[in-house]
Amino acid sequence: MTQAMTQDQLKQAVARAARDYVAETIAPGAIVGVGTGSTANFFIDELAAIKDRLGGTVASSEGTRKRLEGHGIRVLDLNDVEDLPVYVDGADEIDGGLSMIKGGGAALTREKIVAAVAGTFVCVCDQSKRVATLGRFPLPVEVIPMARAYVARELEKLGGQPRWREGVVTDNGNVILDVHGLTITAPAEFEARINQIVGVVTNGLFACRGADLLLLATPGGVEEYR
Ligand code: ABF
Repeated sequence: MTQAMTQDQLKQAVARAARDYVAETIAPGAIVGVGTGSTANFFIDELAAIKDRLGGTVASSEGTRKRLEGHGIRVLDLNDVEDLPVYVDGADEIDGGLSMIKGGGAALTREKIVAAVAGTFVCVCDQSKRVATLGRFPLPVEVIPMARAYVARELEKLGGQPRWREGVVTDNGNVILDVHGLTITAPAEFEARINQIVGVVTNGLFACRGADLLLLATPGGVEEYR
């Protein structure tokens, strides 16, 4: 009988598996992209054990940058990096096609930028994030502040119930609308549709560029999905 694992133990297990994946696949001196959130934080703490093999990292948020530097891990400016073989990050939801909803941590824009540059996107999740259809988790949308009300009205036309995440300003100085009430059966198309709304900076659907590998922590061990 597998002893029940806490969610933190599950996150730590999948963070270790991601560290081992990185150690086994990247060339010495390679640069690693690092995500944001509590699972990513466990990954950062595990990455410290192999930091001497890394050429450095690229961070997807100020919080991640600070945590990496706290371990003495070099953080580079993405503009100085052309080859980024791997990006490791969490998600709020992930479906069977490895499309994700991200942005619960308000870092979705820099996460999507680093993911766009990376060769392989490794998503690290505990099993609670795995869903058949995306949308139960409210979809974060990063918006230029002056456009917030207009974008909210446009998102309502798409069938959502947008709510302003009051008091939150992103690393880029923008605001977040969390869109409730969606059932996203065609994530890539819906992602592209939201990107057409003037004033939208980024939306939290990672489907046009989803994950390439999912490491999923379960009480029976870490499962791999591609
Ligand atoms: C980040 O990780 C965010 O996009 C996402 O909201 C968060 C998930 O965090 P956690 O690992 O804490 O559940 O990538």
